[in-house]
Amino acid sequence: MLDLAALKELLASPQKIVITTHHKPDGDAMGSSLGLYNFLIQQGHHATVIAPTDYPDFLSWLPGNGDVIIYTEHTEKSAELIANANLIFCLDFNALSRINDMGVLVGESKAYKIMIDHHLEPEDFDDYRHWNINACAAAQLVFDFIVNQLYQPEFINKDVATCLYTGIMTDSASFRLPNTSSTVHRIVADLIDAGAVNWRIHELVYNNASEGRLRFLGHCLANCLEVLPEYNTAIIAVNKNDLQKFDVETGDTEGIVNYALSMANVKLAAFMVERGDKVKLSLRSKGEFPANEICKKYFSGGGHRNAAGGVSTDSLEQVIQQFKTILPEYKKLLKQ
Ligand SMILES: [Mn+2]
Repeated sequence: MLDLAALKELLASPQKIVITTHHKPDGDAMGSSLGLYNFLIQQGHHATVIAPTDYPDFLSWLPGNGDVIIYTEHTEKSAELIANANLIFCLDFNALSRINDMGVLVGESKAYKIMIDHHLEPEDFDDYRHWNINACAAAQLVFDFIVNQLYQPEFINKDVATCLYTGIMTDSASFRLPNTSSTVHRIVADLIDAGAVNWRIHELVYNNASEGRLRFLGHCLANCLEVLPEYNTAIIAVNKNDLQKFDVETGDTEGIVNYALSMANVKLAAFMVERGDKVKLSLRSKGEFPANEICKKYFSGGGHRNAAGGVSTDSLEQVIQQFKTILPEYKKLLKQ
């Protein structure tokens, strides 16, 4: 184990540091990782962000993105960096399976592992933990780590602020989820004061769709949406052929589930997509409804109460049927 004093002492001199995050990184994964990266490089550390897989283009403008290494494209270089690191920061995940094959390398590494995360039920692989499930984003915890644990707010420069703002904005669904506390708004104000250009970040993340993405969204809403009023639930299910027809790329399916949730009476929304020989599920819910419980119990997944994911090796039709048979169990909660 490593206590805060020992970690501070380590960080007082240049270290070899790897920062990593969950596979298929989202705005918080990359925002928190690059926020920490931009903080560490100011102090002379040799830091590298390694993403287990690639990620959507709408994150490629983040400061420091050009220095990110993608594990699946540079496995040898990644393995070397992990093996030689003194410190490995694990951001926005808490189970080694979330970083795919990299999990073995990180698990075997002699480096101190620092977990900064806000997901339920962390695994015990870390040496130092800054973990809080009430945080709206890992980026919020990185801010807290820098300001309230390391006492180095002066290092929150424009690049750090821009990345952390992006993480908080995306994971809180633009400051709309219940965990967007007054503390979060104060942090966001500090980030704007430190140079984050809030309106520009919104533009870059949310107003950069391709024509294909918009037409695909239209298809999902017009032809793939099923509403189940008796359960206040909506499903959008997309098959392989649709993905091909609309030339759907990484990130194009991101956020489509939220359109189903935007209906007044819908409490639970599911987006199901056939990818390879698997069906990926993305669940969103309102209020107290535990979307993560369904993912954990039935679809080998998990996540947060209002945003969770899972996977199945059954066919799309079977997954839709299975999902519908689960709903009666939750009818009371859904009809509240
Ligand atoms: Mn997150």
